[in-house]
Amino acid sequence: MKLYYLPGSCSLATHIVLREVGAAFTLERYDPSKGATETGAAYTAINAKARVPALALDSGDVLTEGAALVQYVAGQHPGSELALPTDALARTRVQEALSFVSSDFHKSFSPFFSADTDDAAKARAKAQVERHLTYLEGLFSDGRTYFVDDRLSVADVYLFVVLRWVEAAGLDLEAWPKVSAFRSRMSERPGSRAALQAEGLLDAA
Ligand SMILES: N[C@@H](CCC(=O)N[C@@H](CS)C(=O)NCC(=O)O)C(=O)O
Repeated sequence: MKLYYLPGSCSLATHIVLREVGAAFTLERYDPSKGATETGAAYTAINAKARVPALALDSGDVLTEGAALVQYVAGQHPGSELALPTDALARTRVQEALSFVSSDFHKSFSPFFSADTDDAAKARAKAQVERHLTYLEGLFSDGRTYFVDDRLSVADVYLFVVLRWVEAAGLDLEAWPKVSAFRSRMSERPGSRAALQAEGLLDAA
């Protein structure tokens, strides 16, 4: 398998899951400014949507969309800690959390990574991020360690990756102490550390 990635972006979630489950894979970095990967391959020939992550399987299939990729990888490793629950309700709860993180929460950060966003749009986006963080703080206020059913899941990994962007929105996560503690816990996991190290981000974790 090969993961196409951009350091620190949402592709980091798939990267961490690959490391957590012990999958065999290689990495190839995408450079949006060139529209090409580090080996010079035209990226739209790999993913016509021109977004990371993309996961090229040994079969030749290419999977895209981060929420799908983390479920695919976890699903291939039923013995791992990140295995998807077999119970339909528990599995849907993981997908529910993943959907929130990969759509609403993830996308509320987009204006902070775009050069052409004006200050008013950034202020609206910041308020949205704050609203989502307050929702998460309420969730973790019941003493849970993880997002869903107090059991580690791919939604936690994706949530950790998005929480790494909070400072880019001009916010201090300490204002949401339970969410901050969750981010710290997740950053210490061996899979997180290995992926951050490989992406040259360990000091910024
Ligand atoms: N719907 C896609 C969106 C992925 C996405 O937003 N990727 C961003 C990084 S987090 C990206 O590729 N940015 C580079 C660019 O837009 O040029 C998914 O959920 O995987």
